[in-house]
Amino acid sequence: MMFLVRIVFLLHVVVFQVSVSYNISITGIEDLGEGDNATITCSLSGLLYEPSLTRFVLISTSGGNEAAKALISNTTLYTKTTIYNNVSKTYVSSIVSPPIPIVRQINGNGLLCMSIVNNTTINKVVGLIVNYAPNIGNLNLWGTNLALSEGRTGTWTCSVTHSNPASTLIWRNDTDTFMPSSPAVVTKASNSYETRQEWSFTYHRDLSFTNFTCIAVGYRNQTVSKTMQFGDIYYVPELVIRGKTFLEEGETLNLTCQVVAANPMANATWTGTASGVKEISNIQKKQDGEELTCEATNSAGSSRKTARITVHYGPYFSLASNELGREGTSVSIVATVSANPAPTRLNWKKAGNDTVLSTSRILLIENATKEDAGNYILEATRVRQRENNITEDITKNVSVHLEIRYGPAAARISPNITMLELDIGSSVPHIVCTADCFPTCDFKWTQHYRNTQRHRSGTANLDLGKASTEVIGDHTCEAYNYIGGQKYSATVTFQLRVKYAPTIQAVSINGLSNTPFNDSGVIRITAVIRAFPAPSAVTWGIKNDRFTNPFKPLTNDSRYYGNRTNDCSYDCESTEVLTLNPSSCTDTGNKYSVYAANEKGNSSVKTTLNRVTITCIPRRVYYSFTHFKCEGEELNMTASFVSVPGPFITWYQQPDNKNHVYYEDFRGNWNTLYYTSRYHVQFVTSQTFGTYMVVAENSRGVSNGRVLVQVNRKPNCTEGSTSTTSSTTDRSDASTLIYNGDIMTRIILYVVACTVVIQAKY
Ligand SMILES: *[C@@H]1O[C@H](CO)[C@@H](O)[C@H](O)[C@H]1NC(C)=O
Ligand SMILES: *[C@@H]1O[C@H](CO)[C@@H](O)[C@H](O)[C@H]1NC(C)=O
Ligand SMILES: *[C@@H]1O[C@H](CO)[C@@H](O)[C@H](O)[C@H]1NC(C)=O
Ligand SMILES: *[C@@H]1O[C@H](CO)[C@@H](O)[C@H](O)[C@H]1NC(C)=O
Ligand SMILES: *[C@@H]1O[C@H](CO)[C@@H](O)[C@H](O)[C@H]1NC(C)=O
Ligand SMILES: *[C@@H]1O[C@H](CO)[C@@H](O)[C@H](O)[C@H]1NC(C)=O
Ligand SMILES: *[C@@H]1O[C@H](CO)[C@@H](O)[C@H](O)[C@H]1NC(C)=O
Ligand SMILES: *[C@@H]1O[C@H](CO)[C@@H](O)[C@H](O)[C@H]1NC(C)=O
Ligand SMILES: *[C@@H]1O[C@H](CO)[C@@H](O)[C@H](O)[C@H]1NC(C)=O
Ligand SMILES: CC(=O)N[C@H]1CO[C@H](CO)[C@@H](O)[C@@H]1O
Ligand SMILES: CC(=O)N[C@H]1CO[C@H](CO)[C@@H](O)[C@@H]1O
Ligand SMILES: CC(=O)N[C@H]1CO[C@H](CO)[C@@H](O)[C@@H]1O
Repeated sequence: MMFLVRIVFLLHVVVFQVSVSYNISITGIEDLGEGDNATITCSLSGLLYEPSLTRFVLISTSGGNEAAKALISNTTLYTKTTIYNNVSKTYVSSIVSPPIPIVRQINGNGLLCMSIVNNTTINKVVGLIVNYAPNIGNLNLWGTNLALSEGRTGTWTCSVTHSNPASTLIWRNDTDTFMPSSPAVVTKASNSYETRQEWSFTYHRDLSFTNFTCIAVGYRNQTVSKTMQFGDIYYVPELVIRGKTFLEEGETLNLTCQVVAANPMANATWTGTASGVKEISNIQKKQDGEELTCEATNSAGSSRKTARITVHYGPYFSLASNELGREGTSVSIVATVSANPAPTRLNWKKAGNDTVLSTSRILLIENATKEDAGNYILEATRVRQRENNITEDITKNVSVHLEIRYGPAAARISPNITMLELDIGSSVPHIVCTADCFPTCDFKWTQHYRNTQRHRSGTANLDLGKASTEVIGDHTCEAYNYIGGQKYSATVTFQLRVKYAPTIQAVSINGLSNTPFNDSGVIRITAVIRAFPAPSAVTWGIKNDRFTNPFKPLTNDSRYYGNRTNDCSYDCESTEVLTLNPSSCTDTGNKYSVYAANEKGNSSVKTTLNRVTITCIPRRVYYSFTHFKCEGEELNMTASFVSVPGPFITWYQQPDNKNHVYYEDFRGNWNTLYYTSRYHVQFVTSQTFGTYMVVAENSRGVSNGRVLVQVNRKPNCTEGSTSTTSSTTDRSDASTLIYNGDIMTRIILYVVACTVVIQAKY
């Protein structure tokens, strides 16, 4: 363009020198297209002189077209016209070029029309614009590989250059035209345009071997096009699974997997097999939800397809065939029901009863009773879908046996007795204990007798054999079982009484110790007697070494009193207390014996182990004694005392009470009651006569009564005269026993005093 500017500037300078009113115009250059024949006219007006020469010159900086240049500048070929205007006094002149074949090379050239007027050059330059469509060589179509795997992306580019004006691009597949999403981009290069457009696409099997054409539409709808053909486009296998995936348990699964499309071709195989056919006969419920995978591989890759199997089954039940419950508690039977599809209905019933007890999988029996034991049936229903879209119900059931455990509510015995009275030696009937319990009870028989208890049987049977005192008492049967570690029990008791003759359990002297009893106190002897029925009579006696009778009945001794209490809980235990009041030292040495009687007979006699010892101040047995003697005779004087313990006996001859004439020491002797001190005088002299006082003393004290022994001279003493002796009994020692028995007790009195007298006579 710079050269044009320079020219115009130059010419304007000239114009100012030539004229102020001339005009140059060039026509016939509008809308020039390659291949046209252009007739160009240059018209000049307002000229004061006739132009001497007018011509065209084609100016090109590069390229250009020589033929066109020569032709347009060949003035001989011009048609020239000059007209003079008389009114304006000016010339109008024009030149017309011959038809110039327009070629693209002159596009952008400058066209100069120059004229020489009055020896001055005037001119005008215009730029030439030549339109032309691109040539086939100006169109390029290229891009990524013709054959690639499906899914890859590619880009093809179509570019057309040397086009004026810019070409538009049209894309076309085998059938249709389309516009890529990215726009065409136009750029100008010197005097022409380039149009470029990219088509981005994803390889797809449908593109295989298809032709794609890029068409450049240029000036005057002239087109050029380029075509590329896609190659074979690879793609992974396309799989189709056929067959039923919804099955009833037990049916045969038959699935086929096929490659319906693949490039290159491939075969389908199920995982775990070498073929595309999967058959599973007798399908199981555990296979519900299982997924089977089919796979096929080619050079484009692998594809897999999964079939999920649905197995309809059941209902199936999972629960124990036996359930345990405990009476009074809540018992729940929990069933697990498995079915596919899930059960639509659950019903718990008791066998033989149509009442629905529960519609859940849990059967709850609150506060179970033993009547709740039995068989329970759970029914479950599910829907089965048939091929013809008909549904049907499938119902199955299961039975569970419920056991209710319970402890014994009561125990019973057979024969049904509460009390049994038997004679000793007779047979005790066989007794059986029963109780209603589950699990079955164990039994235990225990005998209670007073404070003792004794295990009698570890079974329900009680066999006591012959009635004896051993079997007397309350016999308790305990029926028991264990439920959940806890013991449940019930008892029943009967009393067994046996009639038997009394037995003396014990007889003993109360309060016996190392210290002897004092006389005048109360002594009690207790006998424990067992018998049934209670003893009708209890007989006491004394056993004393001094007596020949080993059982001296206590008759007519009012000092003895018997009292009996009976405790007839099972048999009778009688406590018989014999009271001796007051006691006397003459009772010393006594052991007490007792026996009892009832309708069954007598007991044997039982005697206290120990004897009683009763101390007393010595007592004289008689208070005076008179001897008649002659001098020279032999004299035997005696003084007797009752004393426990043994006394110290001192003789005094009156009136001397200080100096004894004789003594005897029996102290330390506890075994004797009666002590006789014998004062022997070999020859009686006159000094012998007089009164002797005998005093006895023991640890209890000194005797109150003294024995006075009188020795008198016989009135007519002669040789060989016999002595005479007399005594006076002390009344106080002759004990009087008072009969003191009651209806129950018979005390056999025994007069000790009699014996005293007899002894004294020895
Ligand atoms: C232009 O002229 C040539 C030669 O005379 C002729 O062959 C051609 O057809 C012409 N072109 C047009 C468009 O008239
Ligand atoms: C051609 O392109 C059109 C529009 O995108 C499409 O519908 C048609 O299927 C294509 N034809 C071929 C043979 O690719
Ligand atoms: C595509 O082009 C090729 C050659 O470029 C030609 O042989 C083939 O017939 C064309 N296909 C179609 C469908 O036009
Ligand atoms: C070019 O094609 C377009 C669209 O097909 C049309 O409108 C136009 O008239 C055509 N021009 C010429 C010069 O044929
Ligand atoms: C499995 O199905 C295929 C195709 O449907 C059939 O040919 C074949 O016999 C079937 N197999 C069985 C065991 O039913
Ligand atoms: C597919 O299986 C058939 C039969 O076994 C065999 O002939 C064929 O070659 C296989 N094709 C491929 C691509 O493996
Ligand atoms: C069935 O069971 C129900 C509920 O436990 C009870 O009320 C009814 O008496 C029973 N019927 C028979 C026939 O046992
Ligand atoms: C359980 O049942 C027993 C017997 O039917 C009844 O005596 C008792 O009250 C009941 N207990 C409860 C908590 O319902
Ligand atoms: C089966 O029933 C369902 C629901 O009623 C319906 O949608 C479906 O079309 C039916 N199929 C056939 C094969 O009748
Ligand atoms: C210089 C030049 O080429 N002149 C030519 C102009 O046109 C005539 C007629 O065609 C030719 O004869 C000339 O040679
Ligand atoms: C009208 C006009 O410009 N005429 C000129 C033509 O040329 C001569 C000499 O060259 C001038 O003198 C005129 O004035
Ligand atoms: C008007 C015009 O052309 N004038 C003259 C220009 O110069 C030549 C010679 O140099 C003359 O012959 C013309 O008359």
